[in-house]
Amino acid sequence: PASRLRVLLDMDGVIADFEGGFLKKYRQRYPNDPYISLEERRGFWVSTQYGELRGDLCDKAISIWESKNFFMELEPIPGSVEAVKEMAKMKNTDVFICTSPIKHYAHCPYEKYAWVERHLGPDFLEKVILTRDKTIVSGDILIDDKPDIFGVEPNPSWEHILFTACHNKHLPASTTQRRLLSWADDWRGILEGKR
Ligand code: UMP
Repeated sequence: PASRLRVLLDMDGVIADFEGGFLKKYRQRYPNDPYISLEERRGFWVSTQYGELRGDLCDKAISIWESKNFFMELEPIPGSVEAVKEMAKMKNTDVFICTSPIKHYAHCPYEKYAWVERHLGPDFLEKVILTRDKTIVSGDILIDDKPDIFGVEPNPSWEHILFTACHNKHLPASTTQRRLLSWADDWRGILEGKR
Protein backbone atom coordinates (compact mmCIF):
# COMPACT_ATOMS: atom_id res chain seq x y z
CA PRO A 1 0.00 0.00 0.00
CA ALA A 2 1.41 3.36 -1.04
CA SER A 3 2.10 5.69 1.87
CA ARG A 4 0.57 9.12 1.89
CA LEU A 5 2.22 12.22 0.48
CA ARG A 6 2.42 15.16 2.88
CA VAL A 7 2.54 18.62 1.30
CA LEU A 8 3.30 21.77 3.29
CA LEU A 9 2.16 25.03 1.70
CA ASP A 10 3.46 28.43 2.71
CA MET A 11 0.79 31.14 2.95
CA ASP A 12 2.30 34.60 2.30
CA GLY A 13 3.55 34.80 -1.30
CA VAL A 14 2.20 31.34 -2.22
CA ILE A 15 -1.49 31.31 -1.30
CA ALA A 16 -2.06 34.92 -0.16
CA ASP A 17 -0.65 37.97 -1.98
CA PHE A 18 1.46 39.61 0.73
CA GLU A 19 3.55 41.73 -1.68
CA GLY A 20 0.57 43.11 -3.61
CA GLY A 21 -1.39 43.79 -0.44
CA PHE A 22 1.61 45.50 1.14
CA LEU A 23 2.30 47.83 -1.79
CA LYS A 24 -1.34 48.88 -2.11
CA LYS A 25 -1.72 49.77 1.57
CA TYR A 26 1.74 51.35 1.84
CA ARG A 27 0.98 53.72 -1.05
CA GLN A 28 -2.43 54.58 0.43
CA ARG A 29 -0.97 55.34 3.86
CA TYR A 30 2.25 57.05 2.73
CA PRO A 31 1.35 58.66 -0.63
CA ASN A 32 4.18 61.22 -0.43
CA ASP A 33 6.95 58.70 0.27
CA PRO A 34 8.92 56.71 -2.30
CA TYR A 35 8.02 53.08 -2.88
CA ILE A 36 9.47 49.99 -4.55
CA SER A 37 7.46 48.61 -7.46
CA LEU A 38 7.01 44.83 -7.57
CA GLU A 39 9.31 44.79 -10.63
CA GLU A 40 12.07 46.37 -8.51
CA ARG A 41 11.66 44.11 -5.48
CA ARG A 42 14.79 42.16 -4.51
CA GLY A 43 15.35 40.06 -1.41
CA PHE A 44 12.79 38.33 0.81
CA TRP A 45 12.60 41.08 3.43
CA VAL A 46 10.46 44.02 2.30
CA SER A 47 11.53 46.02 5.36
CA THR A 48 15.22 45.63 4.49
CA GLN A 49 14.82 46.95 0.94
CA TYR A 50 12.65 49.87 2.12
CA GLY A 51 15.24 50.69 4.80
CA GLU A 52 17.92 50.77 2.11
CA LEU A 53 15.79 53.15 0.04
CA ARG A 54 15.54 55.55 3.01
CA GLY A 55 16.21 54.85 6.66
CA ASP A 56 12.77 55.80 7.99
CA LEU A 57 10.93 53.62 5.47
CA CYS A 58 11.83 50.37 7.24
CA ASP A 59 9.55 51.21 10.19
CA LYS A 60 6.87 52.58 7.85
CA ALA A 61 6.86 49.30 5.93
CA ILE A 62 6.57 47.30 9.17
CA SER A 63 3.65 49.51 10.28
CA ILE A 64 1.65 48.24 7.27
CA TRP A 65 1.68 44.51 8.09
CA GLU A 66 1.35 45.20 11.83
CA SER A 67 -1.99 46.97 11.15
CA LYS A 68 -5.38 45.43 11.79
CA ASN A 69 -6.94 43.80 8.70
CA PHE A 70 -3.67 43.62 6.74
CA PHE A 71 -3.46 39.81 6.65
CA MET A 72 -7.26 39.37 6.56
CA GLU A 73 -7.64 41.49 3.41
CA LEU A 74 -4.87 39.91 1.31
CA GLU A 75 -6.07 38.71 -2.10
CA PRO A 76 -5.42 35.08 -3.03
CA ILE A 77 -2.46 34.45 -5.34
CA PRO A 78 -4.00 33.66 -8.77
CA GLY A 79 -5.06 30.01 -8.98
CA SER A 80 -4.03 29.22 -5.40
CA VAL A 81 -7.44 28.58 -3.88
CA GLU A 82 -8.48 26.23 -6.70
CA ALA A 83 -5.13 24.40 -6.59
CA VAL A 84 -5.15 23.94 -2.81
CA LYS A 85 -8.71 22.63 -2.82
CA GLU A 86 -7.93 20.22 -5.65
CA MET A 87 -4.73 19.05 -3.96
CA ALA A 88 -6.55 18.40 -0.68
CA LYS A 89 -9.03 16.16 -2.51
CA MET A 90 -6.34 14.03 -4.15
CA LYS A 91 -6.01 10.43 -3.04
CA ASN A 92 -3.27 9.64 -0.52
CA THR A 93 -2.43 13.31 -0.07
CA ASP A 94 -2.32 15.35 3.13
CA VAL A 95 -2.08 19.11 2.70
CA PHE A 96 -1.06 21.50 5.47
CA ILE A 97 -0.61 25.26 5.47
CA CYS A 98 2.66 26.07 7.16
CA THR A 99 3.09 29.77 7.83
CA SER A 100 5.23 31.99 10.04
CA PRO A 101 3.26 34.66 11.90
CA ILE A 102 4.89 38.00 12.64
CA LYS A 103 5.90 38.52 16.26
CA HIS A 104 3.52 41.46 16.63
CA TYR A 105 0.72 39.03 17.46
CA ALA A 106 -2.22 41.41 18.00
CA HIS A 107 -3.86 40.64 14.64
CA CYS A 108 -1.79 38.33 12.43
CA PRO A 109 -2.45 34.84 13.89
CA TYR A 110 -6.21 35.45 14.19
CA GLU A 111 -6.42 36.90 10.69
CA LYS A 112 -4.48 34.01 9.15
CA TYR A 113 -7.07 31.57 10.54
CA ALA A 114 -9.90 33.84 9.40
CA TRP A 115 -8.39 34.04 5.89
CA VAL A 116 -8.13 30.27 5.65
CA GLU A 117 -11.73 29.83 6.82
CA ARG A 118 -13.00 32.42 4.35
CA HIS A 119 -11.09 31.30 1.26
CA LEU A 120 -10.53 27.57 1.84
CA GLY A 121 -13.41 26.71 4.17
CA PRO A 122 -13.75 25.79 7.87
CA ASP A 123 -12.45 22.23 7.37
CA PHE A 124 -9.08 23.71 6.44
CA LEU A 125 -8.65 25.17 9.94
CA GLU A 126 -7.54 21.62 10.89
CA LYS A 127 -4.61 22.00 8.50
CA VAL A 128 -3.05 25.24 9.72
CA ILE A 129 0.44 25.12 11.24
CA LEU A 130 1.76 28.39 12.68
CA THR A 131 5.49 28.16 13.32
CA ARG A 132 8.53 30.38 13.13
CA ASP A 133 10.66 27.29 12.43
CA LYS A 134 9.50 25.18 9.48
CA THR A 135 12.50 22.81 9.72
CA ILE A 136 10.95 20.99 12.69
CA VAL A 137 7.76 20.21 10.70
CA SER A 138 7.95 16.94 8.77
CA GLY A 139 6.67 16.60 5.23
CA ASP A 140 7.62 15.44 1.75
CA ILE A 141 7.40 18.85 0.06
CA LEU A 142 7.38 22.46 1.26
CA ILE A 143 6.24 24.96 -1.38
CA ASP A 144 7.55 28.33 -0.22
CA ASP A 145 8.72 31.59 -1.83
CA LYS A 146 11.49 32.18 0.74
CA PRO A 147 14.79 31.10 -0.85
CA ASP A 148 16.57 30.22 2.41
CA ILE A 149 14.64 28.28 5.03
CA PHE A 150 16.67 27.43 8.11
CA GLY A 151 16.00 26.45 11.69
CA VAL A 152 17.13 24.11 14.45
CA GLU A 153 16.78 20.95 12.31
CA PRO A 154 19.75 20.80 9.92
CA ASN A 155 18.17 18.11 7.74
CA PRO A 156 14.46 18.80 7.25
CA SER A 157 12.46 15.90 5.81
CA TRP A 158 10.86 18.02 3.10
CA GLU A 159 12.17 19.06 -0.28
CA HIS A 160 11.81 22.82 -0.59
CA ILE A 161 10.17 23.83 -3.87
CA LEU A 162 10.78 27.54 -4.45
CA PHE A 163 7.56 29.31 -5.47
CA THR A 164 8.41 32.16 -7.82
CA ALA A 165 7.64 35.64 -6.46
CA CYS A 166 8.61 39.20 -7.44
CA HIS A 167 11.50 39.17 -4.94
CA ASN A 168 13.05 35.83 -5.98
CA LYS A 169 12.52 35.62 -9.74
CA HIS A 170 15.92 37.17 -10.56
CA LEU A 171 17.91 34.74 -8.43
CA PRO A 172 20.29 32.60 -10.51
CA ALA A 173 18.99 29.18 -11.44
CA SER A 174 19.89 26.71 -8.73
CA THR A 175 21.05 23.18 -9.43
CA THR A 176 19.58 21.94 -6.16
CA GLN A 177 16.36 23.95 -5.71
CA ARG A 178 13.40 23.21 -7.96
CA ARG A 179 10.82 25.88 -8.70
CA LEU A 180 7.11 26.19 -9.12
CA LEU A 181 6.69 29.24 -11.37
CA SER A 182 3.03 29.87 -10.48
CA TRP A 183 -0.13 27.88 -9.76
CA ALA A 184 -0.49 27.48 -13.55
CA ASP A 185 2.81 25.54 -13.50
CA ASP A 186 2.89 21.73 -13.16
CA TRP A 187 2.36 21.28 -9.40
CA ARG A 188 0.62 17.96 -10.04
CA GLY A 189 3.76 16.65 -11.73
CA ILE A 190 5.93 17.70 -8.78
CA LEU A 191 3.63 15.84 -6.38
CA GLU A 192 3.49 12.72 -8.55
CA GLY A 193 7.29 12.69 -8.73
CA LYS A 194 7.55 12.48 -4.93
CA ARG A 195 5.25 9.47 -4.49
N1 UMP B 1 7.51 39.55 6.90
C1 UMP B 1 8.25 40.32 7.73
N2 UMP B 1 9.10 41.24 7.17
C2 UMP B 1 9.22 41.39 5.82
C3 UMP B 1 8.47 40.55 4.98
C4 UMP B 1 7.62 39.63 5.55
O1 UMP B 1 8.16 40.21 8.95
O2 UMP B 1 9.99 42.22 5.37
C5 UMP B 1 6.65 38.57 7.52
C6 UMP B 1 5.39 38.25 6.78
C7 UMP B 1 5.09 36.84 7.17
C8 UMP B 1 6.46 36.28 7.52
O3 UMP B 1 4.26 36.82 8.30
O4 UMP B 1 7.35 37.38 7.63
C9 UMP B 1 6.98 35.36 6.46
O5 UMP B 1 6.42 34.13 6.68
P1 UMP B 1 6.61 32.92 5.69
O6 UMP B 1 6.13 33.39 4.32
O7 UMP B 1 8.07 32.58 5.68
O8 UMP B 1 5.73 31.85 6.27
